[in-house]
Amino acid sequence: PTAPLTVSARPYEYTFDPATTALVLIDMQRDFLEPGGFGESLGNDVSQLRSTIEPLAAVLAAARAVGLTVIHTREGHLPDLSDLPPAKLNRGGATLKIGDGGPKGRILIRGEYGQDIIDELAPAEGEPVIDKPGKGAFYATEFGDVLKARGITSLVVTGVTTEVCVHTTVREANDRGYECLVLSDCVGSYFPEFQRVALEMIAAQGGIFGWVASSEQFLDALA
Ligand code: TIU
Repeated sequence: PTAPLTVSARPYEYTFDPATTALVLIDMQRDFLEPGGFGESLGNDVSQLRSTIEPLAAVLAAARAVGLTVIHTREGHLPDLSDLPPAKLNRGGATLKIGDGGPKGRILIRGEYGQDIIDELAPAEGEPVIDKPGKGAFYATEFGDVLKARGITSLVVTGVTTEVCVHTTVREANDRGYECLVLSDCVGSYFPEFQRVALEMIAAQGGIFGWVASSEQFLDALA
């Protein structure tokens, strides 16, 4: 066992054992961060998410350097759409729907270029990549089994978008008994006001869903 580390965080300091902690990168995919994908098809300005890339790349490098478990997720569907509920397909009346052909391949379909993780944060050999059909990382995936097999009890959560897939995953994780630290500048939203409030919602009420710290505070703890 390694010595526990402590991060300055809201609502109070977060203590974690690197041996039982995973860095989780949620859905840092071209479909959400680059033009011509799912995020843009929903009417969003995808440039809003790009500020997360640089701090997250630094956190990823530091996590790898100390040997923290690193797990990536990707939202996406099977090519035959058999895992896509009509409710999700038809929502919103977008011109480009899930499964349609876009400039970077079929929108949000597993195996397509646009559905994969951006080059800056590409998974390294051996890092699990969890493909998920929903917003939460636990629903209809092997994520929970991967965490159990590795003895992980604490999650450092990053990725996009803060109020959708990050929140859903943090809520799912809480109900399963995991501690969650969310890195404020490594999560991003298309809506600045949602970003602020979503982070407040995690740390409020004594940390109802977990803790919030900046990447700098997390890197200080690892150093
Ligand atoms: N639309 C939006 O904000 N997010 C998603 O659809 N998926 C994720 O957050 N990954």
